[in-house]
Amino acid sequence: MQDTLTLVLAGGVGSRLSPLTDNRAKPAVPFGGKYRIIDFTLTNCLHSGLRRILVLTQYKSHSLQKHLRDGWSVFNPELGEYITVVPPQMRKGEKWYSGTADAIYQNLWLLSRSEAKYVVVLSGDHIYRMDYAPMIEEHKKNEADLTVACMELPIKEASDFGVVAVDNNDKIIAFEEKPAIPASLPNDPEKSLVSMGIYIFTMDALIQALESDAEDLISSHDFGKDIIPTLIEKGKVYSHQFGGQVGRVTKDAYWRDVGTIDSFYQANMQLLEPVPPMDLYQRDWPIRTYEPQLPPARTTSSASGKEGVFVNSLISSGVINSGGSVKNSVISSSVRINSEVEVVGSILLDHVEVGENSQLKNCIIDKHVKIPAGTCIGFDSLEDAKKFTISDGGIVVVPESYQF
Ligand code: ADQ
Ligand code: ADP
Repeated sequence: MQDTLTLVLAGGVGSRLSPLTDNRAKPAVPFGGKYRIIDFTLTNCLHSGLRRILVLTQYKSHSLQKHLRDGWSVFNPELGEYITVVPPQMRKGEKWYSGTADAIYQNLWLLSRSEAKYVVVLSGDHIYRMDYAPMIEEHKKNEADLTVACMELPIKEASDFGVVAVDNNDKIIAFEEKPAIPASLPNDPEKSLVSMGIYIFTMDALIQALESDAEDLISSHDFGKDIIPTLIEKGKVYSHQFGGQVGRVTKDAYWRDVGTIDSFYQANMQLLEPVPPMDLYQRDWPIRTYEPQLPPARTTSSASGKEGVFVNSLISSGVINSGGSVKNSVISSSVRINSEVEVVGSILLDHVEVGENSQLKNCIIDKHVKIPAGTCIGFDSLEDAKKFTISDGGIVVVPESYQF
Protein backbone atom coordinates (compact mmCIF):
# COMPACT_ATOMS: atom_id res chain seq x y z
CA MET A 1 0.00 0.00 0.00
CA GLN A 2 3.05 2.26 -0.27
CA ASP A 3 1.64 3.67 -3.51
CA THR A 4 -1.61 4.74 -1.84
CA LEU A 5 -2.51 7.89 0.07
CA THR A 6 -5.72 8.02 2.12
CA LEU A 7 -7.77 11.16 2.71
CA VAL A 8 -10.50 11.08 5.33
CA LEU A 9 -13.09 13.83 4.87
CA ALA A 10 -13.99 14.92 8.38
CA GLY A 11 -15.03 18.53 7.98
CA GLY A 12 -18.77 18.60 7.29
CA VAL A 13 -21.18 20.48 9.55
CA GLY A 14 -23.40 17.47 10.34
CA SER A 15 -26.43 19.69 10.94
CA ARG A 16 -28.90 16.77 10.81
CA LEU A 17 -27.18 15.32 13.89
CA SER A 18 -27.68 18.52 15.88
CA PRO A 19 -27.55 19.03 18.87
CA LEU A 20 -24.88 16.28 19.10
CA THR A 21 -22.84 18.25 16.54
CA ASP A 22 -23.37 21.69 18.08
CA ASN A 23 -19.94 21.57 19.70
CA ARG A 24 -18.11 18.82 17.84
CA ALA A 25 -17.56 17.55 14.31
CA LYS A 26 -19.73 14.58 13.28
CA PRO A 27 -16.77 12.14 13.15
CA ALA A 28 -16.09 12.98 16.83
CA VAL A 29 -19.62 12.14 18.00
CA PRO A 30 -19.42 9.30 20.55
CA PHE A 31 -20.81 5.92 19.39
CA GLY A 32 -21.35 2.49 20.95
CA GLY A 33 -20.34 3.39 24.51
CA LYS A 34 -16.61 3.87 24.08
CA TYR A 35 -15.94 4.83 20.47
CA ARG A 36 -16.25 7.90 18.28
CA ILE A 37 -17.71 7.59 14.80
CA ILE A 38 -14.37 8.13 13.02
CA ASP A 39 -12.86 5.11 14.81
CA PHE A 40 -14.72 2.77 12.43
CA THR A 41 -13.24 4.26 9.24
CA LEU A 42 -9.75 4.51 10.74
CA THR A 43 -9.96 0.92 12.04
CA ASN A 44 -10.81 -0.17 8.48
CA CYS A 45 -7.70 1.69 7.26
CA LEU A 46 -5.54 0.07 9.93
CA HIS A 47 -6.69 -3.46 9.08
CA SER A 48 -6.56 -2.81 5.30
CA GLY A 49 -2.92 -1.74 5.46
CA LEU A 50 -3.63 1.94 4.66
CA ARG A 51 -1.15 3.78 6.84
CA ARG A 52 -0.54 7.09 5.14
CA ILE A 53 -3.58 9.05 6.17
CA LEU A 54 -4.55 12.71 6.08
CA VAL A 55 -7.68 13.70 8.00
CA LEU A 56 -9.17 16.86 6.48
CA THR A 57 -11.02 18.87 9.12
CA GLN A 58 -12.91 22.12 9.11
CA TYR A 59 -16.00 22.39 11.29
CA LYS A 60 -15.53 22.39 15.12
CA SER A 61 -12.59 20.05 14.97
CA HIS A 62 -11.11 20.51 18.45
CA SER A 63 -12.32 17.35 20.16
CA LEU A 64 -11.75 15.36 16.94
CA GLN A 65 -8.11 16.45 16.90
CA LYS A 66 -7.75 15.65 20.58
CA HIS A 67 -9.21 12.20 20.04
CA LEU A 68 -6.86 11.47 17.12
CA ARG A 69 -3.87 12.67 19.10
CA ASP A 70 -4.80 10.59 22.15
CA GLY A 71 -6.02 7.43 20.42
CA TRP A 72 -4.54 7.24 16.96
CA SER A 73 -0.82 7.88 17.31
CA VAL A 74 -0.31 4.29 16.17
CA PHE A 75 1.67 4.54 13.00
CA ASN A 76 5.42 4.38 12.63
CA PRO A 77 6.91 7.48 10.99
CA GLU A 78 10.19 5.60 10.50
CA LEU A 79 8.34 3.33 8.07
CA GLY A 80 6.79 6.28 6.25
CA GLU A 81 3.45 5.78 8.04
CA TYR A 82 1.43 8.67 9.41
CA ILE A 83 -1.96 9.94 10.37
CA THR A 84 -1.99 13.71 10.19
CA VAL A 85 -4.80 16.11 10.95
CA VAL A 86 -4.93 18.77 8.23
CA PRO A 87 -6.70 21.98 9.26
CA PRO A 88 -8.11 24.24 6.53
CA GLN A 89 -5.22 26.51 5.56
CA MET A 90 -6.71 28.56 2.72
CA ARG A 91 -3.81 27.68 0.45
CA LYS A 92 -5.73 28.58 -2.68
CA GLY A 93 -7.17 31.90 -1.55
CA GLU A 94 -9.15 33.42 1.25
CA LYS A 95 -12.04 30.97 1.33
CA TRP A 96 -12.84 28.04 3.61
CA TYR A 97 -13.52 24.73 1.88
CA SER A 98 -16.65 25.16 -0.20
CA GLY A 99 -17.32 21.44 -0.76
CA THR A 100 -15.76 18.00 -0.46
CA ALA A 101 -13.81 18.34 -3.73
CA ASP A 102 -12.60 21.82 -2.75
CA ALA A 103 -11.32 20.40 0.58
CA ILE A 104 -8.97 18.18 -1.45
CA TYR A 105 -8.25 20.79 -4.15
CA GLN A 106 -6.99 23.20 -1.47
CA ASN A 107 -4.57 20.47 -0.36
CA LEU A 108 -3.33 19.45 -3.81
CA TRP A 109 0.22 20.30 -2.80
CA LEU A 110 0.08 17.50 -0.20
CA LEU A 111 -1.13 15.04 -2.84
CA SER A 112 1.63 15.81 -5.33
CA ARG A 113 4.23 15.72 -2.57
CA SER A 114 3.11 12.25 -1.47
CA GLU A 115 4.35 10.55 -4.66
CA ALA A 116 1.40 8.15 -4.32
CA LYS A 117 -0.23 6.70 -7.44
CA TYR A 118 -3.63 6.10 -5.90
CA VAL A 119 -5.78 8.16 -3.54
CA VAL A 120 -8.41 6.61 -1.30
CA VAL A 121 -11.08 9.14 -0.26
CA LEU A 122 -13.22 8.17 2.75
CA SER A 123 -15.84 9.77 4.98
CA GLY A 124 -15.27 10.08 8.69
CA ASP A 125 -18.91 9.50 9.51
CA HIS A 126 -19.93 5.97 8.59
CA ILE A 127 -20.27 2.86 10.75
CA TYR A 128 -19.02 -0.23 8.90
CA ARG A 129 -16.40 -2.89 8.55
CA MET A 130 -14.62 -3.00 5.20
CA ASP A 131 -11.33 -4.26 3.89
CA TYR A 132 -10.38 -1.71 1.22
CA ALA A 133 -7.63 -3.92 -0.30
CA PRO A 134 -9.87 -5.90 -2.74
CA MET A 135 -11.41 -2.64 -3.96
CA ILE A 136 -7.95 -1.19 -4.62
CA GLU A 137 -7.00 -4.37 -6.48
CA GLU A 138 -10.12 -4.08 -8.66
CA HIS A 139 -9.34 -0.42 -9.34
CA LYS A 140 -5.84 -1.31 -10.53
CA LYS A 141 -7.06 -4.25 -12.61
CA ASN A 142 -9.66 -2.07 -14.37
CA GLU A 143 -7.10 0.73 -14.89
CA ALA A 144 -9.88 3.00 -13.71
CA ASP A 145 -9.82 6.75 -13.11
CA LEU A 146 -12.22 6.26 -10.22
CA THR A 147 -13.81 3.33 -8.38
CA VAL A 148 -16.87 4.00 -6.21
CA ALA A 149 -17.95 1.54 -3.50
CA CYS A 150 -21.66 0.82 -3.92
CA MET A 151 -24.36 -1.16 -2.16
CA GLU A 152 -28.01 -1.93 -2.67
CA LEU A 153 -30.59 -0.14 -0.56
CA PRO A 154 -34.39 -0.10 -0.59
CA ILE A 155 -35.45 2.45 -3.23
CA LYS A 156 -37.39 4.46 -0.64
CA GLU A 157 -34.11 5.27 1.18
CA ALA A 158 -32.07 6.00 -1.94
CA SER A 159 -32.89 9.73 -2.27
CA ASP A 160 -30.38 10.49 0.51
CA PHE A 161 -27.50 9.07 -1.56
CA GLY A 162 -25.77 9.17 -4.92
CA VAL A 163 -27.66 6.68 -7.12
CA VAL A 164 -25.63 4.66 -9.58
CA ALA A 165 -26.32 2.69 -12.78
CA VAL A 166 -23.75 0.14 -14.02
CA ASP A 167 -23.24 -1.97 -17.15
CA ASN A 168 -22.43 -5.71 -17.14
CA ASN A 169 -18.77 -5.00 -16.40
CA ASP A 170 -19.54 -2.82 -13.34
CA LYS A 171 -18.64 0.28 -15.31
CA ILE A 172 -20.69 3.22 -13.98
CA ILE A 173 -22.80 4.62 -16.81
CA ALA A 174 -24.97 7.03 -14.82
CA PHE A 175 -24.79 8.77 -11.46
CA GLU A 176 -27.27 11.12 -9.87
CA GLU A 177 -26.64 12.82 -6.53
CA LYS A 178 -29.60 12.54 -4.15
CA PRO A 179 -32.32 12.29 -6.83
CA ALA A 180 -35.94 12.96 -5.83
CA ILE A 181 -37.00 9.93 -7.86
CA PRO A 182 -34.19 7.35 -7.68
CA ALA A 183 -33.62 4.81 -10.44
CA SER A 184 -34.16 1.17 -9.45
CA LEU A 185 -31.99 -1.85 -10.23
CA PRO A 186 -32.84 -3.33 -13.66
CA ASN A 187 -33.86 -6.63 -12.06
CA ASP A 188 -35.47 -5.33 -8.84
CA PRO A 189 -37.88 -2.36 -8.78
CA GLU A 190 -37.69 -2.20 -4.94
CA LYS A 191 -33.95 -1.53 -4.80
CA SER A 192 -31.38 1.02 -5.94
CA LEU A 193 -27.60 0.86 -6.17
CA VAL A 194 -26.15 3.71 -4.09
CA SER A 195 -22.72 5.23 -3.59
CA MET A 196 -21.23 4.76 -0.13
CA GLY A 197 -19.07 7.88 -0.54
CA ILE A 198 -15.93 5.69 -0.64
CA TYR A 199 -13.70 6.48 -3.62
CA ILE A 200 -10.42 5.30 -5.09
CA PHE A 201 -8.84 7.65 -7.60
CA THR A 202 -5.81 7.30 -9.78
CA MET A 203 -3.72 10.30 -8.76
CA ASP A 204 -3.38 11.92 -12.19
CA ALA A 205 -7.09 11.61 -12.93
CA LEU A 206 -7.96 13.15 -9.55
CA ILE A 207 -5.60 16.09 -9.95
CA GLN A 208 -6.89 16.79 -13.46
CA ALA A 209 -10.53 16.55 -12.36
CA LEU A 210 -10.00 18.86 -9.37
CA GLU A 211 -8.10 21.45 -11.39
CA SER A 212 -10.75 21.70 -14.09
CA ASP A 213 -13.53 21.70 -11.47
CA ALA A 214 -11.83 24.61 -9.68
CA GLU A 215 -12.08 26.69 -12.87
CA ASP A 216 -15.77 25.91 -13.24
CA LEU A 217 -17.61 28.95 -11.89
CA ILE A 218 -20.96 27.22 -11.48
CA SER A 219 -19.60 24.07 -9.80
CA SER A 220 -20.45 23.40 -6.15
CA HIS A 221 -17.05 21.61 -5.86
CA ASP A 222 -18.60 18.44 -4.53
CA PHE A 223 -17.64 14.85 -5.43
CA GLY A 224 -21.21 13.62 -5.81
CA LYS A 225 -22.61 16.66 -7.61
CA ASP A 226 -19.67 17.61 -9.83
CA ILE A 227 -16.57 15.39 -9.97
CA ILE A 228 -18.19 11.96 -10.43
CA PRO A 229 -20.66 12.95 -13.20
CA THR A 230 -17.82 14.67 -15.12
CA LEU A 231 -15.46 11.71 -14.80
CA ILE A 232 -18.13 9.25 -15.93
CA GLU A 233 -18.20 10.99 -19.30
CA LYS A 234 -14.57 9.89 -19.78
CA GLY A 235 -15.67 6.25 -19.39
CA LYS A 236 -13.24 4.94 -16.75
CA VAL A 237 -15.36 4.97 -13.59
CA TYR A 238 -16.22 1.60 -12.01
CA SER A 239 -18.36 0.42 -9.13
CA HIS A 240 -17.11 -1.93 -6.42
CA GLN A 241 -19.91 -4.02 -4.96
CA PHE A 242 -19.64 -3.93 -1.16
CA GLY A 243 -20.22 -7.15 0.80
CA GLY A 244 -20.14 -9.76 -1.92
CA GLN A 245 -22.48 -10.37 -4.78
CA VAL A 246 -25.70 -8.55 -5.57
CA GLY A 247 -28.60 -9.86 -3.47
CA ARG A 248 -26.41 -11.81 -1.01
CA VAL A 249 -26.08 -9.83 2.18
CA THR A 250 -23.26 -11.15 4.32
CA LYS A 251 -22.44 -10.29 7.92
CA ASP A 252 -19.66 -8.05 6.67
CA ALA A 253 -22.03 -6.06 4.48
CA TYR A 254 -23.19 -3.77 7.28
CA TRP A 255 -22.76 -0.09 6.45
CA ARG A 256 -24.62 2.87 7.93
CA ASP A 257 -24.48 6.57 7.29
CA VAL A 258 -25.31 7.79 10.81
CA GLY A 259 -26.13 11.28 9.59
CA THR A 260 -29.43 11.82 11.41
CA ILE A 261 -30.50 11.43 15.04
CA ASP A 262 -32.74 8.52 14.09
CA SER A 263 -30.09 6.63 12.09
CA PHE A 264 -27.53 7.31 14.85
CA TYR A 265 -29.96 6.02 17.49
CA GLN A 266 -30.89 2.92 15.45
CA ALA A 267 -27.25 2.04 14.74
CA ASN A 268 -26.49 2.21 18.47
CA MET A 269 -29.55 0.07 19.29
CA GLN A 270 -28.52 -2.52 16.68
CA LEU A 271 -25.42 -3.16 18.79
CA LEU A 272 -27.80 -4.64 21.39
CA GLU A 273 -29.37 -7.22 19.09
CA PRO A 274 -28.62 -10.86 19.99
CA VAL A 275 -26.45 -11.13 16.86
CA PRO A 276 -25.52 -7.51 16.09
CA PRO A 277 -25.07 -6.70 12.39
CA MET A 278 -21.97 -4.66 13.37
CA ASP A 279 -20.04 -6.95 15.67
CA LEU A 280 -17.75 -5.08 18.07
CA TYR A 281 -16.38 -8.36 19.41
CA GLN A 282 -14.62 -9.68 16.27
CA ARG A 283 -11.19 -10.73 17.42
CA ASP A 284 -9.73 -10.41 13.93
CA TRP A 285 -10.95 -6.81 13.62
CA PRO A 286 -10.47 -4.97 16.94
CA ILE A 287 -11.90 -1.47 16.77
CA ARG A 288 -9.42 1.03 18.03
CA THR A 289 -10.31 4.08 20.09
CA TYR A 290 -8.98 6.26 22.89
CA GLU A 291 -10.09 5.34 26.35
CA PRO A 292 -8.87 7.04 29.53
CA GLN A 293 -7.70 4.90 32.45
CA LEU A 294 -10.91 4.09 34.29
CA PRO A 295 -11.97 1.58 36.93
CA PRO A 296 -14.33 -1.30 35.99
CA ALA A 297 -18.05 -0.67 35.68
CA ARG A 298 -19.96 -1.83 38.75
CA THR A 299 -23.34 -2.25 40.30
CA THR A 300 -24.09 -1.69 43.96
CA SER A 301 -27.19 -1.34 46.10
CA SER A 302 -28.81 1.89 47.19
CA ALA A 303 -29.38 2.88 50.84
CA SER A 304 -32.85 1.32 50.59
CA GLY A 305 -31.26 -2.00 49.61
CA LYS A 306 -32.22 -1.96 45.91
CA GLU A 307 -29.55 -3.53 43.71
CA GLY A 308 -28.41 -1.84 40.50
CA VAL A 309 -29.41 -3.92 37.46
CA PHE A 310 -28.40 -3.90 33.79
CA VAL A 311 -30.37 -5.86 31.19
CA ASN A 312 -29.24 -6.18 27.55
CA SER A 313 -27.06 -3.07 27.63
CA LEU A 314 -23.56 -1.92 26.71
CA ILE A 315 -21.81 -0.76 29.88
CA SER A 316 -18.55 1.17 29.59
CA SER A 317 -15.74 1.56 32.10
CA GLY A 318 -16.12 3.73 35.17
CA VAL A 319 -19.93 3.38 35.29
CA ILE A 320 -21.63 3.03 38.71
CA ASN A 321 -25.21 1.87 38.98
CA SER A 322 -26.35 2.09 42.58
CA GLY A 323 -29.89 0.80 42.78
CA GLY A 324 -31.14 1.77 39.31
CA SER A 325 -32.51 -0.35 36.47
CA VAL A 326 -31.03 0.00 32.97
CA LYS A 327 -32.52 -1.90 30.04
CA ASN A 328 -31.75 -1.99 26.29
CA SER A 329 -29.41 1.00 26.59
CA VAL A 330 -25.91 2.12 25.64
CA ILE A 331 -24.06 3.55 28.64
CA SER A 332 -20.80 5.43 28.03
CA SER A 333 -17.89 5.83 30.43
CA SER A 334 -18.24 7.25 33.95
CA VAL A 335 -22.04 7.50 33.94
CA ARG A 336 -23.75 7.49 37.36
CA ILE A 337 -27.15 5.84 37.80
CA ASN A 338 -28.74 6.45 41.18
CA SER A 339 -31.35 4.74 43.28
CA GLU A 340 -34.79 3.86 41.80
CA VAL A 341 -33.80 5.24 38.38
CA GLU A 342 -35.25 3.55 35.29
CA VAL A 343 -33.48 3.88 31.95
CA VAL A 344 -34.95 2.14 28.89
CA GLY A 345 -33.88 2.26 25.23
CA SER A 346 -31.54 5.20 25.80
CA ILE A 347 -28.00 6.36 25.03
CA LEU A 348 -26.20 8.08 27.90
CA LEU A 349 -22.89 9.69 26.98
CA ASP A 350 -19.86 10.10 29.24
CA HIS A 351 -20.21 11.55 32.72
CA VAL A 352 -24.01 11.81 32.67
CA GLU A 353 -25.50 11.65 36.15
CA VAL A 354 -29.07 10.49 36.63
CA GLY A 355 -30.59 11.60 39.94
CA GLU A 356 -32.72 9.19 41.98
CA ASN A 357 -36.28 8.32 40.98
CA SER A 358 -35.76 9.63 37.43
CA GLN A 359 -37.17 7.84 34.40
CA LEU A 360 -35.63 8.01 30.92
CA LYS A 361 -37.05 6.36 27.82
CA ASN A 362 -35.93 6.50 24.17
CA CYS A 363 -33.58 9.42 24.68
CA ILE A 364 -29.99 10.48 24.06
CA ILE A 365 -28.32 12.43 26.87
CA ASP A 366 -25.15 14.23 25.82
CA LYS A 367 -21.97 14.36 27.91
CA HIS A 368 -21.81 15.83 31.41
CA VAL A 369 -25.57 16.47 31.76
CA LYS A 370 -26.76 16.23 35.37
CA ILE A 371 -30.36 15.08 35.52
CA PRO A 372 -32.02 16.16 38.79
CA ALA A 373 -33.87 13.66 40.99
CA GLY A 374 -37.41 12.83 39.89
CA THR A 375 -37.02 13.89 36.22
CA CYS A 376 -39.01 12.12 33.48
CA ILE A 377 -37.82 12.31 29.85
CA GLY A 378 -39.34 10.47 26.91
CA PHE A 379 -42.89 10.06 28.24
CA ASP A 380 -44.59 13.35 27.33
CA SER A 381 -43.52 14.58 23.90
CA LEU A 382 -45.32 17.93 24.25
CA GLU A 383 -43.45 18.71 27.49
CA ASP A 384 -40.14 17.39 26.11
CA ALA A 385 -40.50 19.46 22.92
CA LYS A 386 -40.55 22.67 25.00
CA LYS A 387 -37.06 21.96 26.34
CA PHE A 388 -35.26 19.46 24.11
CA THR A 389 -34.79 18.37 20.49
CA ILE A 390 -37.11 15.59 19.32
CA SER A 391 -36.26 13.65 16.16
CA ASP A 392 -38.77 12.59 13.47
CA GLY A 393 -38.71 9.13 15.04
CA GLY A 394 -39.51 10.53 18.51
CA ILE A 395 -36.05 10.30 20.10
CA VAL A 396 -35.48 13.05 22.69
CA VAL A 397 -32.00 14.59 22.72
CA VAL A 398 -30.74 16.55 25.73
CA PRO A 399 -27.75 18.68 24.66
CA GLU A 400 -24.38 18.83 26.40
CA SER A 401 -24.83 22.25 27.89
CA TYR A 402 -28.38 21.74 29.17
CA GLN A 403 -28.98 23.11 32.66
CA PHE A 404 -32.05 21.80 34.45
P1 ADQ B 1 -23.15 13.17 1.91
O1 ADQ B 1 -22.93 12.26 3.07
O2 ADQ B 1 -24.36 14.04 1.94
O3 ADQ B 1 -23.13 12.34 0.52
P2 ADQ B 1 -21.25 15.23 2.38
O4 ADQ B 1 -22.17 15.90 3.32
O5 ADQ B 1 -20.68 16.02 1.28
O6 ADQ B 1 -21.88 14.01 1.65
O7 ADQ B 1 -20.12 14.55 3.26
C1 ADQ B 1 -19.16 13.61 2.82
C2 ADQ B 1 -18.02 13.63 3.80
O8 ADQ B 1 -17.25 14.79 3.60
C3 ADQ B 1 -18.41 13.66 5.28
O9 ADQ B 1 -17.50 12.85 6.00
C4 ADQ B 1 -18.25 15.11 5.69
O10 ADQ B 1 -17.90 15.25 7.06
C5 ADQ B 1 -17.12 15.53 4.80
N1 ADQ B 1 -17.18 16.94 4.41
C6 ADQ B 1 -18.27 17.63 3.98
N2 ADQ B 1 -17.94 18.91 3.71
C7 ADQ B 1 -16.61 19.01 3.97
C8 ADQ B 1 -15.67 20.07 3.92
N3 ADQ B 1 -16.05 21.29 3.53
N4 ADQ B 1 -14.39 19.81 4.29
C9 ADQ B 1 -13.99 18.58 4.67
N5 ADQ B 1 -14.83 17.55 4.76
C10 ADQ B 1 -16.11 17.74 4.41
C11 ADQ B 1 -21.95 11.63 0.11
C12 ADQ B 1 -21.95 11.46 -1.40
C13 ADQ B 1 -23.15 10.59 -1.83
C14 ADQ B 1 -23.04 9.26 -1.08
C15 ADQ B 1 -23.03 9.52 0.42
C16 ADQ B 1 -22.84 8.26 1.23
O11 ADQ B 1 -22.01 12.74 -2.02
O12 ADQ B 1 -23.12 10.37 -3.22
O13 ADQ B 1 -24.17 8.44 -1.42
O14 ADQ B 1 -21.92 10.39 0.74
O15 ADQ B 1 -22.95 8.57 2.58
P1 ADP C 1 -16.61 16.14 23.23
O1 ADP C 1 -17.75 16.68 24.01
O2 ADP C 1 -16.59 16.55 21.79
O3 ADP C 1 -16.52 14.66 23.31
P2 ADP C 1 -14.37 16.18 24.99
O4 ADP C 1 -15.17 15.49 26.04
O5 ADP C 1 -13.29 15.43 24.32
O6 ADP C 1 -15.31 16.77 23.87
O7 ADP C 1 -13.73 17.46 25.63
C1 ADP C 1 -14.46 18.64 25.81
C2 ADP C 1 -13.48 19.78 25.80
O8 ADP C 1 -12.68 19.78 26.98
C3 ADP C 1 -12.53 19.69 24.68
O9 ADP C 1 -13.11 20.10 23.49
C4 ADP C 1 -11.41 20.53 25.20
O10 ADP C 1 -11.69 21.89 25.03
C5 ADP C 1 -11.37 20.23 26.66
N1 ADP C 1 -10.36 19.21 27.00
C6 ADP C 1 -10.57 18.20 27.87
N2 ADP C 1 -9.48 17.43 27.99
C7 ADP C 1 -8.53 17.93 27.16
C8 ADP C 1 -7.19 17.55 26.83
N3 ADP C 1 -6.58 16.49 27.39
N4 ADP C 1 -6.52 18.28 25.90
C9 ADP C 1 -7.11 19.35 25.34
N5 ADP C 1 -8.37 19.76 25.64
C10 ADP C 1 -9.08 19.07 26.53
